[in-house]
Amino acid sequence: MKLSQYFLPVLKEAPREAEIASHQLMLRAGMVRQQSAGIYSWLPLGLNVMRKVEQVVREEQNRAGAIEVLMPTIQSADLWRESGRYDDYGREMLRIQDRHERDMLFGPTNEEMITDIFRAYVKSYKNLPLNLYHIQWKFRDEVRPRFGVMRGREFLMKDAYSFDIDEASSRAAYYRMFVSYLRTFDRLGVKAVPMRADTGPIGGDLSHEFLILADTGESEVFCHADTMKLPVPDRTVDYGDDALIAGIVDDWTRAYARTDEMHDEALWSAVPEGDRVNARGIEVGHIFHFGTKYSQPMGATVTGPDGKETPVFMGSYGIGPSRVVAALIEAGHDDDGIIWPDSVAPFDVGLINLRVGDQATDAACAALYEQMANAGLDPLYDDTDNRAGGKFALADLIGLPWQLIVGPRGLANGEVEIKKRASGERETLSMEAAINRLVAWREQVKERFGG
Ligand code: P5A
Repeated sequence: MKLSQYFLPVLKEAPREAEIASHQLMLRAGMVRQQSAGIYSWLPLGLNVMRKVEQVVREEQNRAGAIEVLMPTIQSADLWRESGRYDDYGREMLRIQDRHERDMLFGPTNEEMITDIFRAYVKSYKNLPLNLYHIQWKFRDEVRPRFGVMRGREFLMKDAYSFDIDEASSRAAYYRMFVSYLRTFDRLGVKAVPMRADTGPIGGDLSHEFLILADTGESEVFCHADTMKLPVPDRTVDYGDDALIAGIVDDWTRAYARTDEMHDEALWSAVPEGDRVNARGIEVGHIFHFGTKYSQPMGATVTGPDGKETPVFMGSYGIGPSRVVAALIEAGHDDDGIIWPDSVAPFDVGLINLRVGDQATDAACAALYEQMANAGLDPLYDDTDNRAGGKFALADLIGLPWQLIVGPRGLANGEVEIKKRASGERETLSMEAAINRLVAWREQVKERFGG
């Protein structure tokens, strides 16, 4: 992509209402634009990152056996009357009437709708286990939308729903999602720690939140330092092996790790003082096991091997890709701007032309741009006539993993400069060596974080 042809409306200063780094940086880097309180347009740079986050989430859901569908944003109130949640959900639900004065709503979550789909088609245990997910916008009329897309009113959610014949297989489904969340956040280049959590309006008896530790997080967390050090299973993990998956979950849930709502002072005091991590965290994922809470009232039953009909056992599993984008910035930035994880950076490298209009520099940049594209790299070429200082500041602000800096002085010796955004390290190399370096990096990223 050439910057002169892109739409990257950066702001010189962060609007005063932005309180935390991610919100300030997303506005300054032209990633999102607020349209109403807690409602945002996603501009090209922001959308680029969110799509990459979604894709990682999608690949890991598929790998764990979940199947993608797409349900609508608008739902009928009648479905929610069946589960009893229409009245319980309260003012967070955006209620709408259509022209026939039928009660509708903008979905805050989809337990009821997926249960309706299930009961329409699935009647036998032979079609189980089943896990269906979608990635769709949700609306919650939060009392205090804040911190930009971190706590929005309209936000993107990946929500998966598992269906099983009994409690034991339903737990196995919950564990598969638990492990797939470990892998998902690992691939997104962040540490998200699973913690025992409250079930709130979704309900159920078992629930974990996945939290990225950050001072600006809205939840208080208490966990044993050991939980932070566990290895994440690699892509060869066998989701067909229930015992193996349960063993991984055991390892991750052995030590104390809870959000404030589930905090237990007595258990906490048993954790050695030096191992206690009491911090703040951003909830990026939340999984629930609630058995027959929806299937029972909504009549979603299946016939078991013994010919008996039983309500199907369910769980639901959420990740907020729009919130994840902000959380990645909270976890990765410095005074100059964003530092994206390699796996979801909007472009691989910023190609910086220090002297647009100089024939040799333009030609070298054009050649580098083409070679990078041919080698499968995704460069953003700053071909504008801005000052060098402005170009460096922009590249730092938008946080691409690499900058490839090309000017007439270096070119006179056949050299360019390469800068790693995260460490600030710079190196002067031949054009060929610079491209090789970037290609090798891309390979490593694929190997470490790829699907
Ligand atoms: C699980 C999937 C649920 O709604 N039903 C379907 C269950 N869980 S949840 O914890 O309420 O939400 C799941 C994830 O969605 C993100 N999220 C938000 N993101 C931005 N702004 C919000 N206001 C918001 N609310 C929830 C979080 O990532 C959360 O973990």
